[in-house]
Amino acid sequence: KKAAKPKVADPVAATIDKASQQMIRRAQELGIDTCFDRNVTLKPCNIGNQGTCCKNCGMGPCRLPLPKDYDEKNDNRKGICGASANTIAARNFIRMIAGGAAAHSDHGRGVAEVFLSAARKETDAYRIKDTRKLLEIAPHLGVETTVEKDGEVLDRDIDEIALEVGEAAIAEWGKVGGELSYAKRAPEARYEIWKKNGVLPRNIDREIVEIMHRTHIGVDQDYKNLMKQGTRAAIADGWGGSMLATDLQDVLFGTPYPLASEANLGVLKADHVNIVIHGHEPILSEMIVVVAQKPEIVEYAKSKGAKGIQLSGICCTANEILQRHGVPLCGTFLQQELAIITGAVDAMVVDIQCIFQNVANVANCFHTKLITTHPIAKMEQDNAIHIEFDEHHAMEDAEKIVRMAIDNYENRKAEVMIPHQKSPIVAGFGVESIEYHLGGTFRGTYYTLNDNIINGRIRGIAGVVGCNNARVKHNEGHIAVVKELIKNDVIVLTTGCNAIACAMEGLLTPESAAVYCGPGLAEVCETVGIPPVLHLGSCVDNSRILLAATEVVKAGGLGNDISDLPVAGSAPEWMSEKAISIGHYVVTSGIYTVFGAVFPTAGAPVFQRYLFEELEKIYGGMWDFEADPIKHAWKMIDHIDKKRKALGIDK
Ligand code: SF4
Ligand code: MSK
Repeated sequence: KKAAKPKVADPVAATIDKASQQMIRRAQELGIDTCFDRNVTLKPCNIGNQGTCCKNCGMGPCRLPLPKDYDEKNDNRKGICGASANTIAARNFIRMIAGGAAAHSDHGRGVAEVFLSAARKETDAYRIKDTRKLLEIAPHLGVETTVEKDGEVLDRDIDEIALEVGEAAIAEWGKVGGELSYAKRAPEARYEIWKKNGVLPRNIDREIVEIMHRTHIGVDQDYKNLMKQGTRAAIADGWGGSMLATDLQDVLFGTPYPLASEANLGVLKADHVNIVIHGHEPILSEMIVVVAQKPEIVEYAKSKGAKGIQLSGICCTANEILQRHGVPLCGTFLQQELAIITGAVDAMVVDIQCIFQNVANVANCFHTKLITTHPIAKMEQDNAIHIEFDEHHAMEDAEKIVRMAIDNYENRKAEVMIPHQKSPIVAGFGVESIEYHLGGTFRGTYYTLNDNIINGRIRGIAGVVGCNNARVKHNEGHIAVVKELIKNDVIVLTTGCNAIACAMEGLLTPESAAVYCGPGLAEVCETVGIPPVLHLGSCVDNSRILLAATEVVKAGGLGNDISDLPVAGSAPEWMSEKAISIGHYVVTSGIYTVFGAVFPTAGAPVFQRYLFEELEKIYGGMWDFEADPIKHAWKMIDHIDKKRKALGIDK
């Protein structure tokens, strides 16, 4: 009997990226499986995919697939307890929001704790770096920045302000009474919509906990009421946990401004110690960046035969250290195993979120040290080394990790094979730099964003964000959607793995405007020297997109609320619960949002219609799904045109 040939992925069908194709082939030659191969052998459950499998109690799982002869009026599908397909799909959907909001917000809480520690001067490693940002956010948290003395208005002491900001920020997670402080940062009309509909978050943790309660067997069994809670938790994420994470990181580590770097596996260097940082929290990676630049550490690396230390990143920790230090991007979510397959990674340092457990198995086939650093994210494999990071001895922990990587450089055994592909990029945009580069204000001069939208050079704004998903061809959707948008004069704001995909494709350079943009957008980008796709950071930095939209509203000329703007959102290759939470806070902030890949409510058409159509009547924004990237982009452009028409600025 012949042994069955193991099923493996076709590299060309799996990804559009040549560097990744080369590494998938290399892994297959070495007999190491990657997510691309597992995608071939492991088929998804069709019922789970439709969102209509419930396992919220021990009588289930109750599986309610959409029948082929589905008839909406006679849909009698129900679980043992009687839960309808709509209830099950809505419960599953808001549990995804809870997971995503918890992930972003717990990240934010971790940053807030380090912030408070820095404000109390309990640590030497972290300091308040960006006092301008501190003074900007303080009033939103109810902290005064000036004091009146003898009829004179005086500036308050920065240390005092920092301490109060830290304490007020921490309180946002669990305060009793009141509402989420940052909700009032939204345009007034938006805040009033949330208030009228009773979805203003009370505090961050409570909204997440309440989702778990309401979705327990026998509690909330009305999909509209379930979604109301999903909305509260999602707003608590976008305008709370995520926004606080972004702001406090900016105060601690500096607000990003545009800088140059590179992206893709080709940033690894054969003759350097390669340290790849992967995950989401920049708390430790900021320290690793400092340590890796210390002359004595670089000398230590040289003493081991390396020419230096090459840091690079995967996923959103990568975006964090890129936007503040120019550390190059090694790859997207789906390239984490491929980086190790190069044989050149001396250490992969991981913190939280989006880390494949299989990186430990791949590392085991090479000399790579796989180092976990966060108490809530360990791995069962023996080769995973846990060095728990603590802000009170941050520098020592970071130095221990970097030295471990350097010591490991000599242990490279397998042949090193680094793909040559890498692209130049300009990253590190934010509300401040968009304003600065486009005329120093949002409205009133030839260059500004609002004026260019009103005069039609820029048709609209798209936020294109989110993950990769092994079920669809890596980066194909991301790149096709973004290219179609900029070709039609829609400027793109990007974060997360979409930002990395665009970086790899060369879309984050000012020069790319002449090649890929419609004439209006090209003229703007060439005049002010910005890329047509602006990298705004990591997943939590989607809050920067919310604030950019708010500034556009406040500047005037484009309506009174975010829902009036010619703006649309997209996640062409989403996969994480965080993406669902992001999608929902974007929708309920008033933005039409299209997801690609799959949509997790297809088995409950009534509930899905509520998300896709009826939410627009409440929030001015709604969900949509389109797998085909060109149709996906055109749904967004059509929506942008609809908003232009309503504003009377269509030509
Ligand atoms: Fe089935 Fe109801 Fe239990 Fe869900 S909660 S598993 S639908 S019995
Ligand atoms: S890393 S959440 S795969 S964007 Fe933020 Fe990428 Fe999605 Fe993770």
